[in-house]
Amino acid sequence: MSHHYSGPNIGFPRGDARLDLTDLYAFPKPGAPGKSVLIINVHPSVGIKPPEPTTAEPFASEALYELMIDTDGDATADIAYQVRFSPTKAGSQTATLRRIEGAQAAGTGERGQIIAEGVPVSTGREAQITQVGDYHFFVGRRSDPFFFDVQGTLNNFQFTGEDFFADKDICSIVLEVPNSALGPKEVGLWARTLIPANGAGTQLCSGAERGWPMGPHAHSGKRRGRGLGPSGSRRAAQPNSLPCRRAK
Ligand SMILES: [Ca+2]
Repeated sequence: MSHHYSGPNIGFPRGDARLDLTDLYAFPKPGAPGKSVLIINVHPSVGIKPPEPTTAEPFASEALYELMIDTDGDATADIAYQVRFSPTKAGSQTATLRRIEGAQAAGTGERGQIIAEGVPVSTGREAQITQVGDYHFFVGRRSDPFFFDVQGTLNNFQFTGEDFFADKDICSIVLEVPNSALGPKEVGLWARTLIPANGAGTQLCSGAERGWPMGPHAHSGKRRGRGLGPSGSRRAAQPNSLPCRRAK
């Protein structure tokens, strides 16, 4: 799944690049078939309209960044991993990772069990990776692996051959999990960013609409789109979501 600049007019949700969900990756950990790697990318380092660098702060402290997991095929999350970031202090942020199970997974708001907290956000070349039990967790800036001829697309598809993202960065939330944490069957995945809506409720700012089976069966090469969406949780969030758009 990929969709950079998912706000109106090829901009960012609410004009805030930190809320812009750009990519969702899920794959078996190379050399370790019992583990999976799940990656949410947000916040392109450069905008298009206007073509200038985005904010220096990697993640929005008022937002919740969530990876939603459907384990039984009904398009409603049964497991969620949630990341909340601290405000920037002395030039750096930290993250708290939570896991939510059962009916609460499809809800909104800060919830679930803390897996790791005080995790440093990496902003340099070195990736600071935190291990807690069977989990490995990374948050911070990385080179954007997405590639696309943006300028050619904007110029009536007169492609230039230039990869706009070749020298751009992205902010990544990377979670390595044991497959046992995802259940025994195929799962559907999507991601979303949420912020408080005018002091009440929660607003969906960016979300991946499609999910695909992965986890214990990902090595089979299957990658069918299942049209999974945030389901009930998305419906609950949508009434106040006019300034935002879902990613394709
Ligand atoms: Ca479900």
